[in-house]
Amino acid sequence: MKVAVVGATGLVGGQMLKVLEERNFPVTELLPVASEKSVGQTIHFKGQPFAVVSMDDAIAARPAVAIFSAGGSVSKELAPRFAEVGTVVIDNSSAWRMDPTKKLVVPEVNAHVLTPEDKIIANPNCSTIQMVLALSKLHEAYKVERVVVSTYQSVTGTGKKAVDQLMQERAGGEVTSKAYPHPIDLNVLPHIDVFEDNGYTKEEMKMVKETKKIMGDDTIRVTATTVRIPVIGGHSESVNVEFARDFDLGEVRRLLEATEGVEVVDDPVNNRYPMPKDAHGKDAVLVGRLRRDESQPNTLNMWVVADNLRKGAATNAVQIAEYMLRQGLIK
Ligand code: 11C
Repeated sequence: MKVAVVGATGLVGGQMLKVLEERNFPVTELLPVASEKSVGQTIHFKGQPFAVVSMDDAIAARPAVAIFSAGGSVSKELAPRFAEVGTVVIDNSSAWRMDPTKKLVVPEVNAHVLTPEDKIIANPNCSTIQMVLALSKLHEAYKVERVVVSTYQSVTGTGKKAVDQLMQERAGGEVTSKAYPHPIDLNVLPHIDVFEDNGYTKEEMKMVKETKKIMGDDTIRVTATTVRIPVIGGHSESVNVEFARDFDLGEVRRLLEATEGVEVVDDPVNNRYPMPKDAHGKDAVLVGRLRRDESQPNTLNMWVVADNLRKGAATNAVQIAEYMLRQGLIK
């Protein structure tokens, strides 16, 4: 199968290639695509060198699938051009997520919504993916009414420039890479993406809107505070969930253990709880610190951690492609 990875030279693009390789996705011809300035650079896949090609050359090659991680404006312009030549596009940007004609998919939660008509499929935001995966079976059992989420997000979510900023600040020398308006080392920024008119950031509103769409339930109320912290391994989330029905904590644990893609790490007596250090490089969404919110009925607190570049981006996108392949939706 001819596979294009658009944005192949970025942090997420690199993970896409790694995940395609690890999961042995049936790539017969790889087309690494990037902006004009990277064309001709070499990237490696399965030990072989591949030259980065231009968008136009990739479209002319009519790949069966194109996995995009090149930003919203590139996706808006180029995803339809790939779709026109018959390519199935799985897009990791926010360009198509809330378009009512496009599906927003976390395979373990809502792969069933995909049909042969879907040619551009949206991959959700990383912080939303890990949260909805933890919520999905609990929603079936007890019906989620309201979620209050606060995030602690890795600098890898911003990209290479932010990782460089953190490393330069830690090294103590000159800081030439500035991804944030403030220092990030030894600091915490309650600011991810741009501020909107309602005082929330775009990242916060993504969590509100995407959760409803993926879970197929507009009645779920979500409020979010998203925060950047000087960490690299993954995003952490404090999730407070109010259900319509009461729950048993043991059953909550069993439902989470039975959720594909979730690993319960919850043994506080032995200091075992999810941490980005442990999530780093893994696909599992780690869930722990399970406890009742004693301030009101039917409410649970949990701590959810995942590698934002893996399940939060590359792995989820490749899983969508795998599902579509199994269902005959990619030819
Ligand atoms: C962050 N969640 O951590 C963002 C990165 O809409 O796909 C991913 C942005 C997106 O900064």
